[in-house]
Amino acid sequence: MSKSISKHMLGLAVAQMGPIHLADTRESVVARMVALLREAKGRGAEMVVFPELALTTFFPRYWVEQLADADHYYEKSMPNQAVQPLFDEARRLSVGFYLGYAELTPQGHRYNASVLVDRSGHVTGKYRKIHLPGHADHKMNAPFQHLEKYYFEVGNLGFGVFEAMETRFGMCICNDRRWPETYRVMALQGAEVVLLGYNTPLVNIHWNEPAHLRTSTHLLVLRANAYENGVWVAAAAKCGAEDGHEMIGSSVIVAPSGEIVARTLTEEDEVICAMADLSLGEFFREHVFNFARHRRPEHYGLIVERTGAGEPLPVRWRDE
Ligand code: ING
Repeated sequence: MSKSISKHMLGLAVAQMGPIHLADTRESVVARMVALLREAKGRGAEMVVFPELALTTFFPRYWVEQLADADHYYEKSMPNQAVQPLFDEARRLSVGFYLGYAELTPQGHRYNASVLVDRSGHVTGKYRKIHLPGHADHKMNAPFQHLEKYYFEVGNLGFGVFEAMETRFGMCICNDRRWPETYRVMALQGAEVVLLGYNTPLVNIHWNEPAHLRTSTHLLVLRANAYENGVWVAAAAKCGAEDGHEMIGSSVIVAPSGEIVARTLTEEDEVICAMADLSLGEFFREHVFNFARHRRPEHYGLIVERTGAGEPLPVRWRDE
């Protein structure tokens, strides 16, 4: 038998949010988030995950001629007056949370960001989205835009892992979840739980993708990467139709076995919660995915040497 692994239970919740319309105020959104936080606490949560860009509508679907015309979608500081009620309630309930938001720094840099807040209401980690999907140009004939490459710079903080509640948390955002490098870099830092928010449009503007694939590929990448890295994954959607623009739900909590232990049923504000046994991840990281024993980085060079695909490497199989 393997060495005895002590149980370490973590109350993990996802606070899925329904649509945020252009007309919705931050105050009304924060009030919804406070209600979700309270429900999560009542269900045993210690850490609650909110979505990507949780304070505003998914504004990268709209073009503006001047970036400054979008400044009102960004937070100039975190926390700030509008979100302070959420931080205050979290501290009162002694619950930590992940919050996705648009960041405008004092130096004028724009990031699709998230913060990790501990149970005393202090920001204890920060992430800036690295895999920015979509485009930077105004696609005049498209039914809507996906302008993350226009509104945000590539994150400059790497894929960090942060300690809170005797747990190692990694953070990422939406499209990051589709790239295996995201989880592997965090798992190589000992991450036990990966927290992420997402806003995933139902319609693909590039090809006539069957609608069901949006959800199946979303679940596929979360399950595969949870298993391949021996981590819990908690993913929070902002979903439903924002001013008519449909986004998928299916917020989930995924175990290190790759199994979905909780999943939302609606495309509205909804809490799911699981008592995550963090020792489960240790079994996978100790055996099948024992990185130190099984990985062979000397054969993985192309993963960091090449950005796009190139020519096959010569294989000297005739030499022996
Ligand atoms: N949204 C989408 C996501 O990665 C997307 C964009 C959807 C890219 C489907 C590729 C396929 O879920 C964000 N915000 O990244």
